Amino acid sequence: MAQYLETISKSVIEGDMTSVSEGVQAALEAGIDAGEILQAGLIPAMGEVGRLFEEGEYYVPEMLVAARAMKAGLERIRPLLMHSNVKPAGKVVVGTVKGDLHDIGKNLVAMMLEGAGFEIKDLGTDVSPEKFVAALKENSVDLVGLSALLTTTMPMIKSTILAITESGLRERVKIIVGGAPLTQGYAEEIGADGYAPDASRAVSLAKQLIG
Ligand code: B1M
Repeated sequence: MAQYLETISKSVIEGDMTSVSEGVQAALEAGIDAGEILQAGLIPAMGEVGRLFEEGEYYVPEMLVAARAMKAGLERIRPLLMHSNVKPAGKVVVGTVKGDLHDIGKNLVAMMLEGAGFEIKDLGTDVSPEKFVAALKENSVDLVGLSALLTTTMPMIKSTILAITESGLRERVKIIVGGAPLTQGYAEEIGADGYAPDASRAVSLAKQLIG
């Protein structure tokens, strides 16, 4: 079993989309659970890509192709993370904050929330506070999920919460935040309703807040 996961990780690190897709398919056919493929194959590979970038072995283009390969793998397991015929548990708006283009973690959070029965409106990446506020005005939203992967875009989480507060909508929605540089302490400091370190904990937090 381990060799399937190793092949998947290696293919993500090498940015080989086809091989990731085929590797995930082979692992599923061998009976490996989609959650395990995610946790033990796909996610650690992106950690390794980050390490290679930090050490100057990888540059932005290599990170990009690895991200594309990771997405191909996620698409394969996506149907398995979904439940059908589930009554919507609530409406969630998600997005990566302004200035930040990282979307794999945010996509994963959106996917898992959708799988848990939440209706998702994904605003994408580089989402300005104004765009979040506009989305809240247009939809009857229960929860907002803000993601940031850079220390430089982390303050934009605070600015977005501030904009939601100033728009008068803060009392109507719960706000959860996440992404590698964030912490529980920071979430509390900026007035978020909760922080989740990963996608599955984002789901339990969402259920707890609006269940
Ligand atoms: Co960038 N990047 N990147 N990058 N990148 C990081 C984040 C970095 C840590 C790499 C490193 O130096 N080791 C570093 C940030 C350093 C810092 O700020 N402290 C970095 C940098 C510096 C940059 C650039 C500035 C590089 C440059 O141009 N010189 C640049 C910035 C561009 C921008 O955004 N304006 C940049 C660009 C890119 C790419 C575009 C090439 C690409 C992103 C492609 C894409 O997303 N479509 C990329 C990638 C791939 C990475 C790494 C390698 C992988 C990120 C990832 O997808 N991880 C990353 C290194 C790393 O993470 N180790 C790195 C896998 C994903 C499943 O995890 O996103 O953490 P993650 O999400 C997790 C949790 O954080 C959490 O749950 C998720 C699932 O469990 N979570 C939430 C996330 N959002 C949440 C929201 C929630 C709850 C939980 O509630 C709403």
